[in-house]
Amino acid sequence: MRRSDLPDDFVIGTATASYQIEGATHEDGRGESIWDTFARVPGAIADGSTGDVADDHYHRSAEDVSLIGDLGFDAYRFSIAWPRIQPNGSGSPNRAGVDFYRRLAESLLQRGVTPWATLYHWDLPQALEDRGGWMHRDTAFRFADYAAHVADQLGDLVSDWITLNEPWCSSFLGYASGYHAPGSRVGSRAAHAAHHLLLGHGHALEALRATDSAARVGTTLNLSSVQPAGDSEGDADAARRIDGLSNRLFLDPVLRGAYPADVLDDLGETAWFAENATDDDLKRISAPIDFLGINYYSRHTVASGSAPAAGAPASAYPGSEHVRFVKTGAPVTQMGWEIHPDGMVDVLRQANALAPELPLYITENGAAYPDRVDADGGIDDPQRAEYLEAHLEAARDAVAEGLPLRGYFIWSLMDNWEWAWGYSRRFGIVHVDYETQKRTPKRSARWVADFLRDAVPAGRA
Ligand code: PNW
Repeated sequence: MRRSDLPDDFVIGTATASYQIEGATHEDGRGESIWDTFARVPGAIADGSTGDVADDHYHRSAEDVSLIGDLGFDAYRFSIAWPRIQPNGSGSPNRAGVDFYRRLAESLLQRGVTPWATLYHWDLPQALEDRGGWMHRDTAFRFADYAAHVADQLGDLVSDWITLNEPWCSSFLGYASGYHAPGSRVGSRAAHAAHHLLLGHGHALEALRATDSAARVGTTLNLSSVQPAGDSEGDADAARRIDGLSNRLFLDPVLRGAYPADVLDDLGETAWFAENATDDDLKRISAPIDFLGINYYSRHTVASGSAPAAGAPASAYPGSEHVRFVKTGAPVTQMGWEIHPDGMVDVLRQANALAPELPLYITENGAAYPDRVDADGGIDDPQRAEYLEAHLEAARDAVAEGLPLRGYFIWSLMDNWEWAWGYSRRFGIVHVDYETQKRTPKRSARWVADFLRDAVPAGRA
């Protein structure tokens, strides 16, 4: 596959997130976030690490921007740490935080790389969590206020905005399974957090529109392709439930202005939504966006199982605890996530069916693999290049089929702090030595650079 198999204006970028790369968590007035707190909970992070240093990107952004430019990317998707802008979650912006992101955006523009800024990639100010976090409706309004400040401070440099990254993770991993910060386990009430996140998106969208009508605003959902393991009614119901909780609970309100009734029923939260998710809320949540971002990694194959044993860990799928996630035997990445490029086309079709004209972007796709270090110090990761090529081929197929897919971002530019896995999972096309902070492009990065120049990719994995 060659780059010229994709449309000329197809955007190819790479992505990162603030807490995963920046480090410098106590510098220049940054406040505490829920991940600073959560990373210190014993047992929360696989290797016991924190993002205190991470890739030290806060001090090395110039070098990292050069890398992005040298590799030849069109765009770079980064996220803004809310507690660098508003250390306590409200009030006037912290100058040093604003300046950091201004320098970053300026240096990207100088290299001809378009900055794409995500406003919320999970680092909620701890002060807001102390008042209930996303379980509390007011957090949506705090988020809109933060968005207005950011637009005001960075709007001359950034014209592609993503409000939220993966509200499913923020709500169901954060408040149901407790696998992510803040580590709460409120069961199906985590859906209230989902509503407040989406409401925050709606109000932030309005705030961004108010300051600069020329900017493009979208939001990013993590969608999974879901298939039943067999043809029983129980398996079909399991697939309906998991598609409902992971995909439709977010797609439907944003693109159709209504929550899927079957999902609220599965959750047992229909009454709460009827009382608390007003028509006004849904009007805001479904206000027209300029594009939808989709993070795609894998497919779920599900079957109907039995009720979980007493003492089983809290589920990220409350109300559907009996659903079993089945291994198909297909190849998986180091995360255990099945490699299924066609599923990327499935989720693009699913979004497109709800909003036929809406431009779509894959805002994350990538794979974790342990690196092999060659004798000469080179980093060999043939499986990652193969994974990326297979998904770029799926992107080409999606475009050929007429889906309005306009771009694709690789997760991730460089190895980084992989949330509950700490430093023990590497998603980068650039290797990071956490002792020295040396960046070394892996073989996959060389493959990507060749691809971006439309050279016949050397050493196709
Ligand atoms: C996404 N899950 O996270 C995030 O947007 C990235 O920050 C992250 O590094 C990347 O995917 C790779 O994991 C997810 O457990 C984390 O289902 C966990 C899950 C899904 C997405």
